[in-house]
Amino acid sequence: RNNLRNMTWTRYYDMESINSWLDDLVSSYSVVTAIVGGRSLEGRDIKGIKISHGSGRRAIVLEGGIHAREWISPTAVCYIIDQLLTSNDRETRAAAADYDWYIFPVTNPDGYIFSHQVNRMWRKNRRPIGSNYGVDLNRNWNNNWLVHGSSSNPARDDYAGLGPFSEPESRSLSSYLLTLQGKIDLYLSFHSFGHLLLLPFGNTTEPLANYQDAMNIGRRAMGALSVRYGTKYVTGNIAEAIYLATGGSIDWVKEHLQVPLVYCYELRDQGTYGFLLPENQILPNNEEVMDSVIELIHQAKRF
Ligand code: ING
Ligand code: ZN
Repeated sequence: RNNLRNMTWTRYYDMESINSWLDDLVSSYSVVTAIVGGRSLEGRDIKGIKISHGSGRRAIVLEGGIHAREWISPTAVCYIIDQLLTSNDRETRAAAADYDWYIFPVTNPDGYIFSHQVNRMWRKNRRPIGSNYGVDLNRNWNNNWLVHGSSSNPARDDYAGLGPFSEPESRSLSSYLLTLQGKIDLYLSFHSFGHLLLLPFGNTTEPLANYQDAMNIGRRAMGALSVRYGTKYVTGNIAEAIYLATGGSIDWVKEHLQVPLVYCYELRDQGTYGFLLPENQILPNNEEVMDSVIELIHQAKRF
């Protein structure tokens, strides 16, 4: 077997490498089991792992790579896995042991492969629609579908599909998440780029649900993120911090699964390299994100 357990964080890995790394973790760690979050249009598993140190724990869910070209997202999620399994830091070890972690580094495997092999700037899944391809999997979830920041034109990058959950990736992943209903304390979705921490909702700037608590917790976590390298993230709801956009995963999770804390990271950078983030920024990006995830968990307990 290739020794992928020593993932270097100095390069981006393709789908096959990530999958065999996940397989290695399952066979190497008794606390790790393989999970399947669903199926892609082209028939691939949405592979994930569960990290569990025992029964009766609340859950944390990590969703990476729903957009194909945002390569820093899967690597950040893999780094969190690596830290949860190997870190000697007391708080990190406690975070690993105190929760059931459900982790999916690449929720759009067909798109990720296409971005590696054919078109680096691909965003959507690979659904053929006439002479076009692809549905934006972060516009296809069943909440305010096609209301804002979404297109009904399959040629567009924000094409929302023929209907809510028309796509196997979003439909099957949402079904999987429903099996965790009532158990999830924290749901994190990882995108790039922009140095933002987004919270629901994308259809209005109104401070809905537990907006104020979520803002306070998020801001403190972004304080922790900035300590290591000075990277400054802005926290806000989707509509106020980036743009009106509906049909995204975090709004559905917030609304339908009643998860208290739901965030979407817009990782490095702020557009200098954009999706083509140089490999020497992988490790610093991942380190600062891990710092913030630990702080999110820490802060969440105070509210
Ligand atoms: N940004 C996200 C997008 O899907 C977003 C922003 C997050 C919208 C959550 C809606 C819900 O457009 C990127 N970079 O993809
Ligand atoms: Zn994205």
